[in-house]
Amino acid sequence: MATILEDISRTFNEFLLLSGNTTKEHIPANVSLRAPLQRFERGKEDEALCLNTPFVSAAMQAVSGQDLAIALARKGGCAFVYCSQSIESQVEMVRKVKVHKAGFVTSDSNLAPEAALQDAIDLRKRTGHSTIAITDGGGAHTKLLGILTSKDFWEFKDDLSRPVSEFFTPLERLVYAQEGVSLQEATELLWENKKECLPIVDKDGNLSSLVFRRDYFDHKSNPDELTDDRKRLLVGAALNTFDYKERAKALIAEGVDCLCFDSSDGYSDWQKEAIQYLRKEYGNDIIIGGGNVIAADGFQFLVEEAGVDFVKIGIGGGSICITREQKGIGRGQASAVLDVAAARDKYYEEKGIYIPLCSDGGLNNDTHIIMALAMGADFVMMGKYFAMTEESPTPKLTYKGRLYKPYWGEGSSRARNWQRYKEGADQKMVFEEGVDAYVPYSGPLGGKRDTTIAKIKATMCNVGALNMKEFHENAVLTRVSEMTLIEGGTTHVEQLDRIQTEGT
Ligand code: MZP
Repeated sequence: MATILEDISRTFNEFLLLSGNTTKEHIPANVSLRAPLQRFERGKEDEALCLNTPFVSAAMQAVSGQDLAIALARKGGCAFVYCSQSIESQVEMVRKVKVHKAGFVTSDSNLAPEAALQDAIDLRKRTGHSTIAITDGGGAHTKLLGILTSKDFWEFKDDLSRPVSEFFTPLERLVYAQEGVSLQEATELLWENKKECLPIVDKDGNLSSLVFRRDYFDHKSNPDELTDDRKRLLVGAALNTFDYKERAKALIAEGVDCLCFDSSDGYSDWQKEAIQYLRKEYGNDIIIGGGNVIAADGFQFLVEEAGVDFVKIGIGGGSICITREQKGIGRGQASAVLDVAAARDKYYEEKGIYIPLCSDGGLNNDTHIIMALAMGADFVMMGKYFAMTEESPTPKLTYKGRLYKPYWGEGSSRARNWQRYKEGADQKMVFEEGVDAYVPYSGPLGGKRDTTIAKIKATMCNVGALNMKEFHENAVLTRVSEMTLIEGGTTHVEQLDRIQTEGT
């Protein structure tokens, strides 16, 4: 006979947090939201790669393109660039994030002096960068001859067939620095000379990198920015269990910081085999996430048999997901997180190895995020939250005077994410597990994220926690009755906006 679990499947709405002792130290400025993205041994917390903001974006076509990845890393989180696209285009998105900015950037816009102005315009369109290094043969690390910017020519007046050598600023008239200069010294040079860009050359005069003024300002206004040891933004990428060998190889070569299998069901031999292969091939240095699972047995499988760094939790809770309706598989997200977190804590106690957990999907408001973290998740993965922002890859649309953005599931026929399904690329999907929808536009990511972070920190202060570990340990939750929910909303008052709407 089938096993029936004792407790019913519960959602975040069914819980509230009790307040704990808030001391004078418990102020938002003292709260750290750093969260590990990598497994670590007891006492070696500092060796694990951490997020500064406990948010990662869903590996979805309508969510995690390069713009969102850049915006999120600047705010301390990390995007997982979707794998429902060719290896080449996924790698290109990762590349754009890695070369985007921060400190010493390898120039991705280079031309030989004999190239035409039209080539410079085409290159600018392709890369989005208006500073072009003029080098021997147009290489990124060959002899630097000068710099061409948009200020050096008039696109609609100059003869675009003329060579760039007639327009660029030659090296003799440029301010530049030698390799070995520190970022601080480079910034000082930019400031003293009122320049936008400082080329760095090696001892033979070959271009090494570029330092930009705007990167300095960006960095100052984003104190949580998440960068690697070369000051490049952090970015993750999703893998499937079909072409993971070639995909992972290409992504790792491009400098991706972490990988994660994108599957609605990670408790599978396909995922185990793929993770074991990657571990054998690349060792423990690469970060690999697995999932999704919804119970302790799935966690143990991915950790002990497959060897993941972090485990993603959630089936069927995503805002665009119809898996539970279509297949009857899933579990309330609160029950899933609580069950897996208990298994994680036991594993840590017994083996001394901490496995970070990610609560994925169904976080429909800031309170849900808070609950997921309180219940034991180290960070959360969100789709809708980010799909609504300016930086998601979809266009804004107006309907009845309001702005919307398209948002569709990876299991919808629109995503044509055939890798998730065993039917193969040539066959049509037999049924869908995701819908094609619209979400209200919520503006740029920065402000929205800041509000959510302010709420999380305020709650942690109420609970008496200054970091994620204390939040997990100190959180006391209670289940709520329907009447408690009603009591928690506004009661017996008329809200001003309702009176105003009814009055018109
Ligand atoms: P949400 O943040 O929009 O509620 O959910 C995003 C999550 O839903 C993703 O991270 C992924 O786990 C899941 N997802 C994506 N596509 C589908 C689908 O088509 C899906 N069913 O369930």
